[in-house]
Amino acid sequence: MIKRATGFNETFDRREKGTKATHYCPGCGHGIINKLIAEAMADLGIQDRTVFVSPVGCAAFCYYYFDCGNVAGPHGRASAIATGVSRALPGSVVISYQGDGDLGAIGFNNAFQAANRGEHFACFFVNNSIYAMTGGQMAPTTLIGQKTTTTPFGRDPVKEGYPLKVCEVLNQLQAPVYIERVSVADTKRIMQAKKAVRKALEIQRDGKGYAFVEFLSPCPTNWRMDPVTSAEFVTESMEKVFPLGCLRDRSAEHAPVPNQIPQLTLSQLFGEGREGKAAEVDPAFKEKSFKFSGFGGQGVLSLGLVIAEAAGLAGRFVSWLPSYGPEQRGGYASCSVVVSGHEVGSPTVDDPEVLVVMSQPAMEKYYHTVRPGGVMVYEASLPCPEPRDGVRVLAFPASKIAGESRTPKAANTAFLGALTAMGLHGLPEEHVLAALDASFAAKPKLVERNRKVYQTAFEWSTNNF
Ligand SMILES: Cc1ncc(C[n+]2csc(CCOP(=O)(O)OP(=O)(O)O)c2C)c(N)n1
Ligand code: SF4
Ligand SMILES: [Mg+2]
Repeated sequence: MIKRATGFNETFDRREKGTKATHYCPGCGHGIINKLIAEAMADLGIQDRTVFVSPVGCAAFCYYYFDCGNVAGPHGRASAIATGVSRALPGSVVISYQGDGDLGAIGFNNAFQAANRGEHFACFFVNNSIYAMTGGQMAPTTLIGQKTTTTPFGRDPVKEGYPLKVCEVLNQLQAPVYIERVSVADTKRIMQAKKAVRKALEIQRDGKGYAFVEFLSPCPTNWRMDPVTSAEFVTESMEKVFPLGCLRDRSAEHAPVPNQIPQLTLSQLFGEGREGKAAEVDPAFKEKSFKFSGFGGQGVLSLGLVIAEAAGLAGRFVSWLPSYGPEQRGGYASCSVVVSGHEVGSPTVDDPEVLVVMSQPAMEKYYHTVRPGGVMVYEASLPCPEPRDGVRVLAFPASKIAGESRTPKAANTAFLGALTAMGLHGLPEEHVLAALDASFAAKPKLVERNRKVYQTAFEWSTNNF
């Protein structure tokens, strides 16, 4: 009886409760390759430390099948994710599984650079010479003359270039430890593929570095062939362009080198010994959400950052999420800030409690998003908007105050003074001022001038709001 590989889940309940069937078509190479990996993972005793990165493509649902850790990546990004996982989890065995569209086209640079860095993961590259999942478009590996939905008269090198030989390209690099091309078209070739999978995973188990295996793999459905003819196509046509064999095996020369990327704590990354305390859970603190918006160059991102820094100094949990156009000056700019008494679930703010508006386009874009009970504080030189039920709308002369203080660029600081005066951020003023001063650490001359703008704005707001 053929035994199920224990590297697979007993039943594929994420697909359909109780099913043992994969979604692959009859004669598809993915199913065979999945099985080889599942068997090797179990046999090598690495299953409990293996993380499998699934691609976008027909193998996207690998996370239904393998009984190990799994991350599903966006199209082409599996090698980048595998880099992150293997660096963050030294000692883990990381597998990046990618198709020829995924790795050879949209994600080629990710894969190439990871190979060049010699990242610690096994990359399994499934070359079926086509974009299968999306219905059979040309892939970088499509053969000359091969018909696909986007090359209905056959691939023409004049228009579409030549088939990309990924193994040969990677073999120009210094770092990879192992590179082999195999096929899953018949039993003899599958046995060789099995050895290659094991070798690549042993290299991971032993911490020796980057391993790459390319599989020539049939796709009967998109090739419009029966499984037997598909297997023949692999052997008779694909192998001529993509010769099988081991291009490189330096595993014997390599001593195990555990991933030596330093593991830094957040405080090591962002600055040890910074003032302030670690965030503490405080159920009594009501979470506050802000949106600061205007043109690039008005300092809306800096304004949000000062609030975020002040929140950090006050021991609150905080997130700051900027969004801006490509222009250095004049494009749109906004940032979202969440200040909380517990870990922030999402840094995006779709319905701010407090909206600060410094430009007309920002007013048009965000005014209607302010949640009922919220506040919009806007630059008073902008046209007055229609009132909205349940939303306080405050015109604030930020530019005028900053201009009269001879620091016209500090309108953002004026808003900071207004928000503090109105108690809209709920943060102690000492932390707000410390964060404001710190934001000018590189330009100490501006500290006093911004303090003056802040103070004037604070007083104006206390008297007028
Ligand atoms: C960013 C992005 N662009 C395009 C797509 C559409 N898309 C899904 S799968 C795929 C091609 C997959 O081909 P391949 O990597 O060869 O995998 P196969 O299905 O052949 O195994 C494309 C273009 C997508 N999901 N995401
Ligand atoms: S479409 Fe092709 S690659 Fe996708 S599951 Fe079917 S045979 Fe396999
Ligand atoms: Mg493909």
